[in-house]
Amino acid sequence: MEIGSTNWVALFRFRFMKILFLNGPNLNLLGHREPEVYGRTTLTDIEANVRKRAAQLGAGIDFRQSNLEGELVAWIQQAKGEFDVIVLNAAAYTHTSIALRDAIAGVGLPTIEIHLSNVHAREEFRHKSLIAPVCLGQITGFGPNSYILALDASINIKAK
Ligand code: CA2
Repeated sequence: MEIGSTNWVALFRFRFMKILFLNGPNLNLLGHREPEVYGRTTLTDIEANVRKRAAQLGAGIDFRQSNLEGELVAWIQQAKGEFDVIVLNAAAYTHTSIALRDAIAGVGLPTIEIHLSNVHAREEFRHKSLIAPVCLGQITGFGPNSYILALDASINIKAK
């Protein structure tokens, strides 16, 4: 129904894009341990920056961290119907977890793999990502800005 130039049906259907940020094991230590590798920014700082940028973009976000593989799997499964995109820093599980890979493939939501460090410039065991083949793309090596880049990329994903 169009009255004047307003498409009321489109307006009624419109809702903010919702993005789920998931963080894997040990990322709760960010800023508190090994600052020479991961810097001094905490995960709480990163979340605050992501929330600020999301507000500017008019997106809704949820930001979570778990040290448990099963909890991450459960959150990915539950994201269907509630979120449009998943941004995942799976931390060490990136290199080991078939369970996370299967969960991403199963949920069918566009998922962006992110890392603070450039995993390809580090130890060889970090070069292999088990989740990369089921993700839309990978953002790696930009420090805390990897999260903002992933948010910007998420906004531009066209709904299928
Ligand atoms: O660069 C990234 O974001 C990583 O996902 C970080 C993971 C690592 O296993 C991946 O290969 C790359 C490690 C997260 C652990 O974070 C810590 C932070 C402070 C102190 C100790 C660990």
